[in-house]
Amino acid sequence: MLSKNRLRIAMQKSGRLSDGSRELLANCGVKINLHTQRLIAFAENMPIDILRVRDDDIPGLVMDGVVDLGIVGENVLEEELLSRRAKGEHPSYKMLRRLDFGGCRLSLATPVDVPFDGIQSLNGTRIATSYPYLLKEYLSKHGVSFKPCMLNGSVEVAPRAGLADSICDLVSSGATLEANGLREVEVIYRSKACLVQREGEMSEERLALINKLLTRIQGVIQARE
Ligand code: PRT
Ligand code: ZN
Repeated sequence: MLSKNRLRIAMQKSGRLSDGSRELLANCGVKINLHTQRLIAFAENMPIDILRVRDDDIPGLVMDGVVDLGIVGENVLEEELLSRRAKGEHPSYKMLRRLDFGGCRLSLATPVDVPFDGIQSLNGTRIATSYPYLLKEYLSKHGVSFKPCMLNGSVEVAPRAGLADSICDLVSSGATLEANGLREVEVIYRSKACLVQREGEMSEERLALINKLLTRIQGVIQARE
């Protein structure tokens, strides 16, 4: 059970951000045993509890005030923000720091064998994505409307499977696009992992601990630059 008196930090349990998140905390001197499959891990030397969850759950946990801090990709955070706003909610959080891992871009990609003549040519077409709100925000700014094909995985196979005309997905090396006969035509969002804090009241002790962590993170990142 999580203790009310300890700082709660949510991080990805297993995935592209989990090593970076774990290393960052370890380099800040937070001693945690993450070798178990447990949802919750306790720091041995500081009043900190670590909640290990799917990355998609982290923005909501912060916005709902369930955890004090979260380490998550800006892409997932921004998508959740836009999604909640679309439902008429007023989500909020504090961006504490951009981190130095988890870099990627959310890009539009089209089949290499189909001529591409600017994003206007996507008007009225179907686009497969896991990020419908970020995509809609970007395309509507450019006066382009589209039909969504919402997929939480295997987005890159959608055009070949006849499900969509193009895709909007995360890219890092570009190898996945290439392997699927797609080419990146427009970057719509650049993302890195970031550290966010919940809004609302917090005890002096907790705030002091957050400040201590932030100072250490600053030092760790500077030393790696
Ligand atoms: O299980 P859980 O829900 O926690 O994990 P997940 O599978 O949803 O996410 P995960 O671990 O794949 O990614 C977590 C976060 O890492 C993302 O939200 C991004 O902030 C960041 N990130 C950085 C990436 C990538 N790089 C990345 N390349 N997330 C996903 N990819 C995928 C992309 O979707 C595509 O399938 O990698 C493929 C493309 O990679 P390249 O190198 O071939 O271009
Ligand atoms: Zn996820």
